[in-house]
Amino acid sequence: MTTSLLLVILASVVVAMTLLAIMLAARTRRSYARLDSEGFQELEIVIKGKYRPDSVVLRRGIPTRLHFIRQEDTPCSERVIFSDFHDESLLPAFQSTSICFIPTRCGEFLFTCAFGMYQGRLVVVEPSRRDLSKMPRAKSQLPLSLS
Ligand SMILES: [Cu+2]
Repeated sequence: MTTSLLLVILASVVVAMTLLAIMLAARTRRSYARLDSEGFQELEIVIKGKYRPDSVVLRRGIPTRLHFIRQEDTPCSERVIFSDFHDESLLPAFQSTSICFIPTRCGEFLFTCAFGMYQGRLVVVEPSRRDLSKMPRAKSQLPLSLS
């Protein structure tokens, strides 16, 4: 084996490891909504200078409750806007506001404050078989009126 071949292999390994590290880092910044015994997926999003977390993974077709906990009274964050759904909600300062809906299609959907300075993403994915096994009542709960 020549030295240059060895170098190429080494460089490829370094590049592959770096890419893997970047992918893992990107993944860990996403927060998965937790599946609860009522058949909902739920997550708290704290608003204080930004949305935390700002990337939320939801499973398609499972009723969702997002709890926006607004820990500030900056006027800008009193509305959260889901432009893809033509929907918005008022979020009173220093309170938790729950927003309920069913994500019906996969994809990435932005949510922002009134002027778009705070940005978050809903990442809707197909539920895994394991997700569905934890959600025996999810399907029967679908007729609930969720806007
Ligand atoms: Cu803003």
